[in-house]
Amino acid sequence: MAARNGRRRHVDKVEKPSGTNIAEYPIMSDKPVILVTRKLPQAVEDRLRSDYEARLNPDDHLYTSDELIERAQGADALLPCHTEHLSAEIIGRLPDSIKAVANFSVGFDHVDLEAAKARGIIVTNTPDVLSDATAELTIMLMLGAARRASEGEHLVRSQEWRDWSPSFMVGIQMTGKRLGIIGFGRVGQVTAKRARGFDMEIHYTDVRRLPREQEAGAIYHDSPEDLLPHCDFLALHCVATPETRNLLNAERIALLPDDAIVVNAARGAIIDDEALIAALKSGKLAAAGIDAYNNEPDIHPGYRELVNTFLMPHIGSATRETRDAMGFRAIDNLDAIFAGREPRDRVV
Ligand code: 8YV
Repeated sequence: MAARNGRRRHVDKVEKPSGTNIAEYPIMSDKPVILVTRKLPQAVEDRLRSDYEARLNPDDHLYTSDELIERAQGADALLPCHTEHLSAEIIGRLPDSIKAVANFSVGFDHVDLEAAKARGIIVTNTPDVLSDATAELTIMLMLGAARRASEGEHLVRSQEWRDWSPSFMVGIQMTGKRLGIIGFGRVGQVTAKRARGFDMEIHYTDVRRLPREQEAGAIYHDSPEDLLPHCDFLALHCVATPETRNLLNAERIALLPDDAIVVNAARGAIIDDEALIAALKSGKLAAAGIDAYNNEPDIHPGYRELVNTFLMPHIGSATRETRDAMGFRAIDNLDAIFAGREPRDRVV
């Protein structure tokens, strides 16, 4: 069997044709070929290069669908980010050699799981390791929105700051307020823990109530409708699924107390943009802090036009420590898969 494109090719099962002397039968590379779609931290790429035949993306450009399919030829697995939309159509075009998609992300809404499952492709994610970084960013969104950080920063940088008065740039205090969390998983629980440092009273809703020790005093509500009236601040931490699409819509926003603050470091799909922008414009909501949007990076222009939005460019997990940990976690999953073990973070 010749190596494709002159590359040594990993084969996980060498079938010996009858009559062939095993000594003459070519065993190709013992290193699986991994297509890495974006530039990853140096330490992660070093480990990939040493343990795999890594096809890297040194200039970090976004692959077109055709380029992705072309570069995947002969590869054994993909290591993509959420920027690669692995739709059913793309998954259908992947070569048969692809056994796994080891995501560099905890979210997997960019992958059509049914299509992957149908082709027998294993999909993994990187939970746990980004909870601290994302919770930190959530607290920053809350503070930034409540204390009018965008407006203040703009005033100073643009040299438009001329004066000071007791009524200048007055915002909302976070200390002692009620924080409602939709989605009390790993990130939601760390956000709650950090918010307790601000003496906040934690309320949450999730598909089911957590054991008391995990609640750590948080008050459970069995639906968003029941939770929302108790939220001075609302943080979205649920997974983006067809069920949570537009979860925060006009009807639910109306259930929030007037002057509430909404933050989202999860996924844009959870919010109905038109409804949130209307509530920020009308003064129903005091402010919003957002890190994840529909149709990134081409977000709804309404957010940019408002002064009461504090906007970040999807950087929830963007710390040195976390990005290394995400990469290592994705490689741990690949290591398990190619050693014939069950990967720790299998999604399908
Ligand atoms: C990542 C994220 O930076 O992990 C996730 O789901 O949203 C981000 O924190 C991104 O997805 C990397 O692919």
